Amino acid sequence: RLTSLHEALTKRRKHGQKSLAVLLDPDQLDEASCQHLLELCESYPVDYFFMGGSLVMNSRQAALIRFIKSRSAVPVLLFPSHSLHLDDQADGILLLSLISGRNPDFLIGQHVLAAPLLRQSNLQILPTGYMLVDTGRQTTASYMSGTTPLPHDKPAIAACTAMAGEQLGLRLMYLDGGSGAMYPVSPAMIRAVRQVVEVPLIVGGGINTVEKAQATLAAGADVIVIGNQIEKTPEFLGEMSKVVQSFNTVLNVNQ
Ligand code: 1GP
Repeated sequence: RLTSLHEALTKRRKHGQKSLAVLLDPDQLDEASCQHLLELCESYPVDYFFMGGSLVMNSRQAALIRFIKSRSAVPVLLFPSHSLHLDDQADGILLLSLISGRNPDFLIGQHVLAAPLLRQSNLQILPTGYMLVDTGRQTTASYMSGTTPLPHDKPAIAACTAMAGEQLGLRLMYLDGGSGAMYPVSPAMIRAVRQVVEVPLIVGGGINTVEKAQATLAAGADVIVIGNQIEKTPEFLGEMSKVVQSFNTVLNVNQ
């Protein structure tokens, strides 16, 4: 069954439309900062909020989702690192299979634990092939998952991994340098993955300048994810929103 969130992403991909996702880490964001961000979103459109972190050290996630849902129509997608991080108040869940790694717990184990809870929930499920990429230093995600990330300069490995993920039925691919990556996933790797899979491609990690966002989108990302830089400087949202819109405007003019 295709969910409406998945359908919308696929339609946007088909029409070459780009999207902006903002990663919200419940450990870092308090209500006042969240309110400020939601106000900025009124001037600078955001397509998705991703909610999660490799470590969730406090129990603020539920309150934060409630806060956002009461004030904003932007869909909230859970971006969980563990089956404990489910919350029915969100709109959907990126059900991540960590296909860059060889740790069965994050390929199927956590999913088995989550399955009955997901079945009872109203969350839209987005099966996602999640690929961690080595971007200069060990990230929390790679440490916590006990997996080796894809080598940064081996686009062919990423392409074959994504291909396998699509053949297994995964509906989205996510190339992630990990939060706070020293440099983003390379355009060469994004292009290599883009060439071999049809499904929407999400790319994030270390995108902290306009140039990096442009290069990521130009290489073939359908969705860019920004976390740290917006956390540090919420106004960066304006710049990112404009970059994404500029790609979509060119598209509209040419259509
Ligand atoms: C990490 O892709 C996200 O999972 C976002 O990374 O925090 O570096 O923007 P940043």
